[in-house]
Amino acid sequence: MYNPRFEKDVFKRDVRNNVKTLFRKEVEEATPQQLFQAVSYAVKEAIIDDWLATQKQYEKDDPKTVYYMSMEFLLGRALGNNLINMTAYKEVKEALEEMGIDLNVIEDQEPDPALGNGGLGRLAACFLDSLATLGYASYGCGIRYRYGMFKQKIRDGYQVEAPDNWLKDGNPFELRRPEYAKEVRFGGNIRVEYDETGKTHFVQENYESVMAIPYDYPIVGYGNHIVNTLRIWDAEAIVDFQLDSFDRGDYHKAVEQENLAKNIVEVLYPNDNHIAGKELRLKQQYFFVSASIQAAITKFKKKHGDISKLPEKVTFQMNDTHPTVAVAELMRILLDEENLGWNEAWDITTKCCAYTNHTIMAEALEKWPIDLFSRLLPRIYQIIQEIDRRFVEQVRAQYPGNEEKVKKMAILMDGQVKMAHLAIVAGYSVNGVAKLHTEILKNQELKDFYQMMPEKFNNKTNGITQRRFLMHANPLLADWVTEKLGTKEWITDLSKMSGLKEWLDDEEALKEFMTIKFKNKERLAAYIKEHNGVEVDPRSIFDVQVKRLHEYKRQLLNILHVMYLYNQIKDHPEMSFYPKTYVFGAKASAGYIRAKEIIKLINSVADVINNDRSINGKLKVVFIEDYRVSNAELIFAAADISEQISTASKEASGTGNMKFMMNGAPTLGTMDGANVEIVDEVGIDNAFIFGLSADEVINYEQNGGYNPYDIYNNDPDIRRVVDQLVDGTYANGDKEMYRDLYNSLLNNQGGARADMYFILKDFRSYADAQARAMEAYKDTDKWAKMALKNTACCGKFSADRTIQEYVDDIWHLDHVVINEDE
Ligand code: 26V
Repeated sequence: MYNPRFEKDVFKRDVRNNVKTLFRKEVEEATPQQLFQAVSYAVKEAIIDDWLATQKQYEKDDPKTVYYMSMEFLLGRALGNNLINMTAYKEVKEALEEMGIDLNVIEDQEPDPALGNGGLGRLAACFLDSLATLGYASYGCGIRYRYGMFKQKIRDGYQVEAPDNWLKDGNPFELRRPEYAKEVRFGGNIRVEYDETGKTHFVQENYESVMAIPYDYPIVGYGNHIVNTLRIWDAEAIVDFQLDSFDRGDYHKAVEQENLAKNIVEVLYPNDNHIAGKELRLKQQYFFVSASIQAAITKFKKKHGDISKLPEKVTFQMNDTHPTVAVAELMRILLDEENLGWNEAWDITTKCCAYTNHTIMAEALEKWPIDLFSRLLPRIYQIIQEIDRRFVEQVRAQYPGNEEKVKKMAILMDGQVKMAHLAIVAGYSVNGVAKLHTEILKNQELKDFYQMMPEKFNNKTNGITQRRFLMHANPLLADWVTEKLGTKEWITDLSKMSGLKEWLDDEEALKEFMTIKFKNKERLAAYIKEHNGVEVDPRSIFDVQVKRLHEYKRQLLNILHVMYLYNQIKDHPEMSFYPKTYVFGAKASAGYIRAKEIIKLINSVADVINNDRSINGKLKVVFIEDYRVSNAELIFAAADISEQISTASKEASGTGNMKFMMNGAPTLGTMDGANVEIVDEVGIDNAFIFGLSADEVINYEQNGGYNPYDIYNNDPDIRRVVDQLVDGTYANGDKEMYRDLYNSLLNNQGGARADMYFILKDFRSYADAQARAMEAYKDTDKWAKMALKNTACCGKFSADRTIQEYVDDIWHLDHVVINEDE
């Protein structure tokens, strides 16, 4: 693993030189941000050698390559992670210390790249880490948004969004590659031409176009000298703003193309699980998909003459339906540019494209109005029409006289293009992201497709990278694990964690384990003090729910339960109660009003409870502002309890649940998503499970729901907290502030059933699970064992395992080794 650039003297000299050339300063005069830049460029230099060597090796071996197509990559900071994967973190930390520089402070200068919303984008980032670490050739393909996920400020308890100008100081790790630019065309019309052989040609005219300019990011594998590439595309206008544009009367067009380019990559859509059907979003999709597929084909053709061999060398994985136009774009290139016939093109396409589904929430299923779609992508639309025509023919052949099937399964129906249907019809693999989720896809949401093409369906339970979420997030625990296992193998083989089970009965080891947890709680308490001005006691139970704000994730259930506990403490000051700190972190989509009300409620409850001296600090509530990858790392390491309380059947997998588990926090949750598999691994006694099952929820839903008044009228504790939403307790006497939340729990509203997410229905069972967790925590030894058991059983949830399954079952990639001697 030797890299001469990380020899202390060499590295120190590089940093000094960088400070000079970049900023004309001495190290002693440089600001922390300038030092971050200088250090990052020094690290980049070390990476570049491996990056070059990797690409050379790929050139030589010609391995099959996966193109992971995703609108989102929630990368998190690169510096620390790159150092870890280069196995140079400790050396660099020491080298910097010798220069009087604290690496932690430097790391904190890096903007946290947030080109994603939540789970789906973070999963993509974990997958790239695992692909490089396992030695597989891959490209991440996405968009270089000028503005990532908004910064969240909390003002007077309300969420306020601020732009995330993450590129303002430049980005040391990226590489602009204008020589690989591709043109992407929108709109216009298709003229049909016949050549002398009688062959048809489709010519797009009167279109607008933009230049897609790739920026490459190194994705460093752990300790193997492999550096893969994340390629994200920027847009530039093609027509320069030239004077002759005026002359030709093209002035207007020139301005339009400038604007088109600027708008396309301007900002990440900050809502997940809800489509707004905005034209700009479809433009973003086609923009990065077209550029990426063109680039992949160009690369393939440089080495191979026979395009029909494409499936042997290339596979496109579509991260949700967002990049599904890839199917039609590939068809377009094969038909119109490679001049293949339909059947041949279709054969190739359906061997190259695979689709991952990440949600069953109906609001998130992408459907585009046909008029919008066909106007923006006229040729792509023609191709989809033909795909649909042939598919519908097939459905009719298989189910004669069953027009219901056609209605349910067609790609084009009711004036819409249904992207999931297109992805399933054209994909050779359709996968869900946890066992339960895949079963629900097969038996409910995608039942018709499963019946028609069962061989396509498979499960790939999500995973996370232990390099970031244990090594980087929790260095104390990482070192302890290495010491106890007597090996570092867990870093690339997480199943090795099971070796920790040997320490489950070792009092000394358990004590060390809990001491580490305590130190991480102190670290988080300091962060909370600094950012919230609230003192929390690291001896209290840290009960944590951090994730996007969605009704189905039920942050409302959590805070209602906090209100209930507060009532209990006030009514029975003498009752036995282990001090608790409830930690929340969540961003709400800017337009998701109810989600924002829930954030306000959490902050109001926090205000009242944290300032009530009479409860002697037994209960604290903290809302962490701007939850993001960088502070998530502190939070997971410090959690005692992991709240995973979605309405069963709604959370496809969850990945936060795995991050908590890895860091020794038992799950308090429903039998939903990957929680089910966490319980399988750790044992039901080492989790706190409550609530309706997925089957029960689905059953209620199919029978019109349930009546929340049955609960409200019969359970005075529940009635009291629900009423507190509208009696002004948490709104300075304002009875209207939370009226909408109150109504959502009790009354049908238009299309929405009362308490759609079964909050009141699950409340008692949740409160019971909370009480069981508190009882368990009081028994220190038992708790330590339970917490360690979670860490010891997390092996399955490495993204390395997930990626190996994708490789074995879907991608069939070749393993690549970089020979260090060459
Ligand atoms: C959907 C949409 C809809 C259109 C507007 C923009 C937008 C952006 C993102 C999404 C994705 C929603 C699906 C999603 O994030 N699913 C999550 O995927 C995680 C990784 O598989 C999984 O752990 C979570 O349970 C699941 O909610």
